[in-house]
Amino acid sequence: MNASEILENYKRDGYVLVKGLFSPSETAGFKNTIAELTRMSGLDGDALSAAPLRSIMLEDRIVNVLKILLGPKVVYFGDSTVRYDANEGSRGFHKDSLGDFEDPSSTDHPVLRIGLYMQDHVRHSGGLKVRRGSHRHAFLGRSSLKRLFSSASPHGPLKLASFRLGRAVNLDTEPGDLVIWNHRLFHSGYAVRLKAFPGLCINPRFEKYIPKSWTRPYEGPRAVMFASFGAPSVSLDRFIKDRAEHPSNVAHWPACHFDDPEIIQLCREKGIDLRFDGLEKSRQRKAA
Ligand SMILES: O=C(O)CCC(=O)C(=O)O
Repeated sequence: MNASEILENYKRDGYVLVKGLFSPSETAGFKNTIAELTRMSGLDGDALSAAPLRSIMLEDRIVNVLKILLGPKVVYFGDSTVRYDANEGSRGFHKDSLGDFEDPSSTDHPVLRIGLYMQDHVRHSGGLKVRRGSHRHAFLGRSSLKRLFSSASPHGPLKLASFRLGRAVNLDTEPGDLVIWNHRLFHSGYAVRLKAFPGLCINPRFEKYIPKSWTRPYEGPRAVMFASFGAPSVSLDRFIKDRAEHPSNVAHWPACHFDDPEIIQLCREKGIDLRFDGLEKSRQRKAA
């Protein structure tokens, strides 16, 4: 895919799957790094703060894709992690755009997440499932439906066009591929592939009830790196504020140190802007 195809796919579908960004041997190296880190100590803070993960996260090919999707000003703010496990995780369609109440059918949201899945999910379970185009759709819930009929909500009205689901698909990721999705896209991890119908996409709510003997296994431990980035915007400010203040992140921020001079310098060279709101809030909390 060239740059304009990457951007076009992302804008239309709310995600883009960039095939073969890394070679099989590079991916095997990344996987070893994540396995070793998990075996030694695990990851407490963000991935950029962990020296062995830094070169993967800021690899030029990843940064180039981020610039295609977000423009020249790419902001990182401490939201990244890795997973390495053979176990099932939690499933369910969700959006990552916490605190965002704008109408998705008529506004843009320049905040995204990357997922570097390091094993085969074409013939194996454990990959990502998305609702195509759902970055333009609102949650179907009581409070959002009320906004269809009344402009009295503090978040304003929602258009009828916002209430659609989007076709659910299991993404065909293979080692070396990069998935990027808009924070507003409905998605769910640990997708199940059926032995008999590997192309069938099942609602994540029902996946846990499928007998194991019907499903395809994972291709060994599931190694994935996730990281969020954004372009300067009100949407990004809102998300960063949410992450900086959220009680679930109280243990996360003290374990991050992506304000180290060496990391700041590296990000400057790569053209990545850093926001330290989470670190600062956490230090203020500690000092108080
Ligand atoms: O585990 C996965 O594949 C999905 C992770 C996810 O939903 C997220 O990082 O927002």
